[in-house]
Amino acid sequence: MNKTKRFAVIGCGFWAQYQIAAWKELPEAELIAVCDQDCRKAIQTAEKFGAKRYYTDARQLFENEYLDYVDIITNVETHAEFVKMAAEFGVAAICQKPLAPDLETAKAMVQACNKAEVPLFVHENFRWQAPIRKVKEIMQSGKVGEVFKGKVAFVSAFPVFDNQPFLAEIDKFIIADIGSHVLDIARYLMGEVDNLRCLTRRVNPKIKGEDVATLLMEMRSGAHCLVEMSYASILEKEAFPQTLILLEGSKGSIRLEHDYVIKVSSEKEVEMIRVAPPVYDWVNLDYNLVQSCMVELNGDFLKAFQEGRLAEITGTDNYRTMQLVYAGYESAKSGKVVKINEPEF
Ligand code: 89V
Repeated sequence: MNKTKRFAVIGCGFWAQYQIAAWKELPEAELIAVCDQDCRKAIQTAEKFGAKRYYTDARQLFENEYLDYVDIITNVETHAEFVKMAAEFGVAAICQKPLAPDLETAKAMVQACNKAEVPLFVHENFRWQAPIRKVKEIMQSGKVGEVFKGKVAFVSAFPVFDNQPFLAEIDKFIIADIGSHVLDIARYLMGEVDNLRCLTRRVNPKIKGEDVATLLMEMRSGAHCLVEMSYASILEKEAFPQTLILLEGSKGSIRLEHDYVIKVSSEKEVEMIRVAPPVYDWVNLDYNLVQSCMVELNGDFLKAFQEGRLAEITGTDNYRTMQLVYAGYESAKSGKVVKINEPEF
């Protein structure tokens, strides 16, 4: 069986440059074409990564190329259009996070792919970070017992708008952009959510959306989980782009600290390990943690295509993270606790 899988990329912006570089680490993924409505960006990206052809129109891409899958790396407003187009052409789709600008759209995307029987996966990279995988492994070993409380925090003052200026223009900023990552980490570690309450603030007057959000979630297990996110927090040590974690269990605790240090505490001892991410030569060093893990994530997608199985992060799974993102906005607006229902497709 031919293990090589042919793919194209739609969207040639800032993030695509790293996401494609991560694909290039996997020799069995063959980049056939790139597409961007900006012709200059499409040509430059095709040349940089050795794509055979470039397009400025996604429909033409699907009409002309034989593809196993497409990686959609565009702004959230365009995700539904391109995912549905992939489904129409019978091509598996990987969609950038956040999956959709609202829950209804996210559901329609999942349904379109289900109906066309094409896989829909979501490029949710944070849970693939080496230290976070390790935290889960330790938790699953039973070392700290049953986790009754957790804290997941992405708290920073990094000037994220310099490289991604569109983030300053969106009405829904930090819960959609960072919440889609850290709420996913909370689910990954602690399971599904029963209900949540959320508070938001806009501290930076130069941006449109909220840059601070705090969520208190009651997990279905009964555990409590506090999720904090901020791009307005000037602290003694900048953590970007690290997510710091504390899991408290019946026999001990696991803390993921700055610089990838993990402390596992019990009544008897404190063990300390450091799980640093690999560094590839194509990364932007400010973002290494969240870019290097894209190789692992893409590797899972590629294996899924090769083995005809589902990848870890399907559209259906990520819909549950989207439920938390939009429940966060709903709670912040209403001031009420929002119940998270079991999704129906
Ligand atoms: O992955 C992301 O969502 C990026 C960054 C890590 C900078 O927030 O926008």
